[in-house]
Amino acid sequence: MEINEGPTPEHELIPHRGFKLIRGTHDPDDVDQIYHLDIQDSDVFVVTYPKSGTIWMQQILLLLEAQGDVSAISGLSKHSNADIIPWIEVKGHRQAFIVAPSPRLRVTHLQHHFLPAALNHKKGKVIYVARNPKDVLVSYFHFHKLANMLETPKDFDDFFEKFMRGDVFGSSWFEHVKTWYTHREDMNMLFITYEEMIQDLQSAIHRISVFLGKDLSDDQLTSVVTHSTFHNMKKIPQASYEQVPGELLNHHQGRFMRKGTIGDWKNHFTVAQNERFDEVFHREMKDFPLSFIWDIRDIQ
Ligand code: PPS
Repeated sequence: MEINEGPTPEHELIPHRGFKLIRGTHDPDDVDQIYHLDIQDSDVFVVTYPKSGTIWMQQILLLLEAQGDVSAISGLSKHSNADIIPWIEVKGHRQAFIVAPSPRLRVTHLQHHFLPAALNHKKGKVIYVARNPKDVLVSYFHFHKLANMLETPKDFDDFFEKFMRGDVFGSSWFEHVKTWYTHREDMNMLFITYEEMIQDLQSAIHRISVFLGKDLSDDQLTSVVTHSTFHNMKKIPQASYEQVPGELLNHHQGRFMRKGTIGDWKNHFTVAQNERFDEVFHREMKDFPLSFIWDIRDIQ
């Protein structure tokens, strides 16, 4: 018997100005107003294509604010770190941003053309985290099974096609990374990759700290690193999203913090899918000097 007859209305993607939003989660009119927000120099936006290290960066920013004191952040949020560092594009969050005390730390998956215009005049700060798109695809596939606001994929092959078409929330990975990268000189931006963070978390966090103008001692920085490793973050419910209500995440279907490594795509892609992906990647990225690490063995 066919029980899954396609997406229910809550899973529907809404095409909006070249980008796909999620019905129920986002309001297109409200998203359009983000562009006009007043920005303060202390505002920080973490920008990611989905599944590229957003919740990892939330944990790092919170720890940097608390100068590495994990006990100081443990009672701050009820469900997850998103209570403190929310997604700006989610319904109602723009209004909350306007009245929030400084520093206003936010994450977003939006494309460049939606974000506050003031960022392009070097107001505030942007941290763009990019992840190799093969691992993004795999992580996103598994997340679609867990996240109730997203359509459960029929199977991996079907999801692979959807991702390649940009028929997912976030639209095309290529568009996302290319447009943000193109505008990196217009704004105060730190461009960092998930793989750099895996390779040397200490150096990555040091770079982030310097970029944000933080002045932490070596011990404080080491504490930020300790409490943002995959292993340790998994043990902190607010950081690992284990306490997000079941109506949003079906925790029986998997974990938000799933593998946290480089190269899991090798356990999912067929040879043909990999060849096709490489061909598209080289075509799309030929004018962009971005290189990615595709295999954990390349850094060990
Ligand atoms: S989302 O839904 O877009 O906000 O997801 P996002 O947080 O961007 O990405 C989730 C993936 O990031 C991994 N993750 C980590 N990897 C290494 N170290 C740490 N500390 C860490 N925290 C989160 C998480 O496990 C997801 O990747 P996969 O490959 O699915 O494990």
